Amino acid sequence: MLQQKLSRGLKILTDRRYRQFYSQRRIRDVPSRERAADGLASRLPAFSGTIDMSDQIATLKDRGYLFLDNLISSDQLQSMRAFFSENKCADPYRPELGQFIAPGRAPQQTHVAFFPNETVIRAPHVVQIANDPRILSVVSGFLRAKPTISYMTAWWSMPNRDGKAEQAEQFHRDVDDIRFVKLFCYLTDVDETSGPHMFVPGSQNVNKLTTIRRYEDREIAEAFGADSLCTFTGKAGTAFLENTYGFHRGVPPTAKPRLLFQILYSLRNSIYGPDKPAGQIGADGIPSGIDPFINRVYLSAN
Ligand SMILES: O=C(O)CCC(=O)C(=O)O
Repeated sequence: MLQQKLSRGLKILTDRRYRQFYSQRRIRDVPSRERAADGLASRLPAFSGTIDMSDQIATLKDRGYLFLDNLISSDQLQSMRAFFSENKCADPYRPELGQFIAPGRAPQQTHVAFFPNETVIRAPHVVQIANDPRILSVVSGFLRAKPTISYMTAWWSMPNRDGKAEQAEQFHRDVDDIRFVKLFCYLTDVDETSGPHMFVPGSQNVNKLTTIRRYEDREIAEAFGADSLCTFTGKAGTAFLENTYGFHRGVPPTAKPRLLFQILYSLRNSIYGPDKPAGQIGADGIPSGIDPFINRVYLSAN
């Protein structure tokens, strides 16, 4: 514990991402967060998209989520699933278990297993999907600035023996930047038994339960109403943008595993992304012509 605190203190001193991350987390009140985000966004480059997505942006702001049709083709899905099925991942809460191929070789006690940054950037189609023009138009309208792709991740959620909700399987708000939005893509079919994502629409704009911690379903139902909890099931390829400052969780799967790919778009870079770019725009199958600013965390310019 002491060692963890010391290492975080050192990071805050030496890495600007950590200072920004922890200082915005102290702003709890929703209107104050909005004001601070508007101020920051006005100092960032603007995005000039060509597609009018104003209705979708309004929906995302209001409801907190937006489903996107036909984002991933079935060929893309197949190759992404194949890639993540033959690369190793790890349980972030049980590092002593080491790396393994999931879901087949995942230890019984593992709930979720994440792929390392170096693996995700090598996965087919991820950069192309992250830079989809429709997504960038909605995201930049939502952020009110040119976005930064600050974290790309993928993970398996697995049925496990204890059946309990652990970590992000309990309701929580993400406080990843002063303004941010996440893209979720299901790479396997997700029904009630395979760990659907849950969200409380509108909660991202409500100034209640702003202490950063995990919450019981009962507390969320009391604060927002029992019928306010939405469960997102869908076939492989289902994709949605979500402002995860709103309450959300991943239900622990009971029968089948879930593979999910996710992108964090934020105003600034994040402590979760790589320390330096791991690839180059236009090289090794990475499309040329993508925006160097938006992609600067993962990719250097050509
Ligand atoms: O697994 C899920 O659906 C929840 C993920 C989550 O909590 C997050 O990405 O912040």
